[in-house]
Amino acid sequence: MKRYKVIYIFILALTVLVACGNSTNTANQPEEVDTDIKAPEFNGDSAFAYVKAQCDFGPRVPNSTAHTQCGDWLVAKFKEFGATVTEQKATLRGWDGTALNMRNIVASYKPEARKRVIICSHWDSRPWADNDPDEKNHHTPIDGADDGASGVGIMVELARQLQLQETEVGIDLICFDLEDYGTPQWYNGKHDENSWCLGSQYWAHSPHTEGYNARFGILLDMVGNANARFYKEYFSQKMASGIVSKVWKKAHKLGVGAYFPKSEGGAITDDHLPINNVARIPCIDIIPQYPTCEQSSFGPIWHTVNDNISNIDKSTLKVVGQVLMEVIYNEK
Ligand code: AHN
Ligand code: ZN
Repeated sequence: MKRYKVIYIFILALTVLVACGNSTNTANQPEEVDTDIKAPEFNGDSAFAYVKAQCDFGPRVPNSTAHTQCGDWLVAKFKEFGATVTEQKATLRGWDGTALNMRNIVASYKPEARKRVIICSHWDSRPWADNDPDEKNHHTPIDGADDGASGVGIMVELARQLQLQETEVGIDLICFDLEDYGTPQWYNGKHDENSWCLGSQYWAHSPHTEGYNARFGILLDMVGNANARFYKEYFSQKMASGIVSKVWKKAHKLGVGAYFPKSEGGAITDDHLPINNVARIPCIDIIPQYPTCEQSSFGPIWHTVNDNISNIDKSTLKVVGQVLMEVIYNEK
C-alpha cells in the first residue's frame, strides 16, 4: 500500500512537472503574428499589353526613332497614371566611340516622402543579336521583349496600381537607358564591363533629385519568360541579403515559390551594381538563370532575334508583379 502511494505521488509529480514545463514553453514562445496586408491584385494582362506596346515601336536601340517614340510613350503613360516624372538626358560614349543620347525616366509617387523604395529596369534594347545561333543575325537589333520591355511593362502596371491605391512609402519607378550597349561578342578588341549599364552608372553618380536616398531597390531584368527561375543572384545576396529574404519570403507565402528557388545563382553584371556600389543603396536583381541551357545561362532566347513578344508569358509577369505589390504595399 505504502509503495503504491509513493509511486502514485511520483507519477503525479512527474505529470505536474511535464504539464508545467509545457505550459511555460508555450507562454514563452512568441506567436508568429502575420501583420501583412493583402495587396491589390496586379493585372498580368495589363502588364503584357504594356510590354507589347513597347515592342510595337520596333527595337528601342540608342539614337533611333523607336527609342525616342517609346521614351515619349513611357513619359506620357506615367503622367497619365499620376506620377511625377523626371527625365535625365546626357550624351554618353559607347564602347565603339558612338555618342549615345541617354534618357533615364523616373516616375515618382509621393515624391515628398522620405522613406522610399526603388523599382527599376532598363528600357533600351540591344542593337545586336550577338548570341543568336545564326551568325547572320549577329548585327541585327532585337525587340528585347524580355530583355528590357518585360520589367518596364510590369513597372507601368505598377504605376496604374499606385494611382488607384497609394502605398505608405514613396516609390520611384526608374527606367534606365543604355544598359544593353555592352561590347558585343563579335568585337575582337578590349571588352570593358563598364560598357554595360551606362544609364544606371550615370544615375548612381548623379541621382534625379539632390540628396536622393532610398531604403532599398529591386531591379527587374528578363522577367517575362514562361521558364524563368529566379535564383538568388550572387551580388544581391552579398550586398542586400535582407531584401532578397524579404522578396523570396513573399513569393513563397504567395504560393509562387517555384519561380523563386532558395538556392544561389551566379554573379551578374547589371544595373543593381552601380546602385549598390556608387549610390550606396542596397539593391537586388530579380533575373532568371538557366543552369542547364547550353546556348546561354540567361536562356535560349537571350540576345537572339527570338527575344520577341511571342516568348512573353503573362503568368510570369503576373507572378513577379504580385510579389512586388506584396512588398511595396507592406512597407511602412
Ligand atoms: C553581362 O552579360 C555581362 N551582363 C548581362 C547584363 C544584361 C544584358 N542583362 C540584360 N542584358
Ligand atoms: Zn541584354
